[in-house]
Amino acid sequence: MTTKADVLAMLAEMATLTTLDEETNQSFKVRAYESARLAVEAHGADLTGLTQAELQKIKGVGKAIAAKIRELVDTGAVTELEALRAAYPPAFVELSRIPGLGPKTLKQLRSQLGVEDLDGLKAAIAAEQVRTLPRMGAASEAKLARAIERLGLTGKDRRTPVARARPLAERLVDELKLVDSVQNVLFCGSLRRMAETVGDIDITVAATSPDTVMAAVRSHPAVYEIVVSGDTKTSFLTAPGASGASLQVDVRVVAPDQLGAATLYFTGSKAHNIELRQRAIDRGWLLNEYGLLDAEGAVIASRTEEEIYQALGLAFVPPPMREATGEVEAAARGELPEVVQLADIRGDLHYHTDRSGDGRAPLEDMVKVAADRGYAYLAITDHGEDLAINGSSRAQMLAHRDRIRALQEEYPDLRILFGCELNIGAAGGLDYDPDFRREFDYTVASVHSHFDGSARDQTTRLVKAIADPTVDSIGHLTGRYIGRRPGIELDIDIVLEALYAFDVALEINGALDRLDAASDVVRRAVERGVKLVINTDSHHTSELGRMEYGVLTAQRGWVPRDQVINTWDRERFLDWVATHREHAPGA
Ligand code: DGT
Ligand code: CA
Ligand code: CA
Ligand code: ZN
Repeated sequence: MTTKADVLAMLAEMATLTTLDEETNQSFKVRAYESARLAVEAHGADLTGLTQAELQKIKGVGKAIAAKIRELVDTGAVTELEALRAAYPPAFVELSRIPGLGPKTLKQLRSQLGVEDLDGLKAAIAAEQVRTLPRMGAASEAKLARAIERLGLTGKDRRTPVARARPLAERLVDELKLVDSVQNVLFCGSLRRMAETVGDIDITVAATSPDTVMAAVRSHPAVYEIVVSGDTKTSFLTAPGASGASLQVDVRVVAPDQLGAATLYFTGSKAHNIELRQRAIDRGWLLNEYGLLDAEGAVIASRTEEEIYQALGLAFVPPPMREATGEVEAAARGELPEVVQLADIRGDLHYHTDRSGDGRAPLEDMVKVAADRGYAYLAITDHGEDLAINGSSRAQMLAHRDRIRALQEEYPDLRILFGCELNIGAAGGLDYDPDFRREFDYTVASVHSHFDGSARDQTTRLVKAIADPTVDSIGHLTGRYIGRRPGIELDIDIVLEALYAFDVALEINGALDRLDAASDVVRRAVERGVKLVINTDSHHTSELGRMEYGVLTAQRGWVPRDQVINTWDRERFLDWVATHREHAPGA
């Protein structure tokens, strides 16, 4: 059975492979696949039942693409995609993930140097052949070598970005819940701990009939190749996908009354489990994936994780904190911080409308979905004028403000702030001028360009922006895309020092491919007393769910609720916005 997720995957892969084929990502065809993917993603209902004519009626889906969607649904494959896959094998496609390696250079690497995969590319670099290609030189060759190193694109320790793994895992969990005899399904492992990259997906199913579940798994459309298959565990590989890498999924079935012990065990981390097991041993007990057992083998606890932690004399440890970095000891002393929860969030403070060139829904729709979530405040932060194509002029911003103020009257329970996402320029400058920037009720300042540069220069750049009295928060600190683009390099301690001194909030951006600031930086920010803000950076009404990923990242960084400014009630939050700039030493 083909689902919407399969259609999205097909369109993404077509865009990637057509880019290689046409040696540009700006061709009509590539852009058509990309807009179709966004249109399908935004399309509320399942569209696999639509006819070609009905598909074509969706704005952004043309005739040729509608036909390919039908072909996929009807036959399970797309002829043109198969041909492209044959021409561009996964190991070659994977090279397009390397920053700075465009489709034109890739084609030359292949035709002139015979590069077919990463090993071939490394050999060509080692032999100093890459510098001989047109538009390349010794400097760009060295840059390429560094990019490969930083991406960690090396053989068996290759890991999958959470942005690819999590949607697939969420979908598998939802589908397995529908199988006969299944009582509950959870993904575990590093994915549940909200790691940025995962080695594989671990799924635990509580069911009374393992046979039924294993049969359903083996016949699932996501299965590309079965690795092992037993009575209660099946591991399989997914199709290699646009990035060229397969992803392994381990599905295990357990008895419903052992679900807590099983999920505790398979969530890990291994090091966390070792510390728990030691506490059990200290009490003369045994802890394994079936339960917490006493010396006679009688079950003390197994049904829920909460019962097991409690029996071990520990507070419940949220999965993102289970990394053996002091959480077990803190849980034993009752000193685990009360970390922020999704339900604590009162507003979103980095949020776009189609006033931004890359925004994909009108102000009215964006505000409505925020109000539907029950938020008490919302900052509309469309791009400032310096962002090419996507930014707004002063006149456009002021007209936007009028619309926001008018709309405010329809939402007595939601305070809508007229905000801006300012661009931090190469030397730390910002859009407009200080007087105009003061017109905004709230600002987030972010890096959108100039990603190269020494840590020293980038740190100076950031500190300059932080010190500006019109900046309330810093968005996606490093600008990284996990697994695709390394962020800017920074001296984090100096940046945190500046954030603290100027009382500027540090964003945790919940977009799955960003998760920026990263959890390790966030944890240092907590220790330093820096305020945090968790945002979705939504560009569409379908993206508000990212808040959960931001919150989980915050938990991984041990963030107490009260240190997050968008957990505060409206009065306290607005009061902070009004006064923090005055208190800042630069004001
Ligand atoms: P990953 O997949 O590399 O991102 O990291 P994890 O933590 O998901 O590791 P994985 O998939 O090898 O194993 C899942 C969990 O199973 C792990 O977090 C802890 C638990 N576990 C406990 N003891 C062992 C053991 O001896 N071997 C394995 N494979 N897993 C264990
Ligand atoms: Ca795993
Ligand atoms: Ca595993
Ligand atoms: Zn943004």
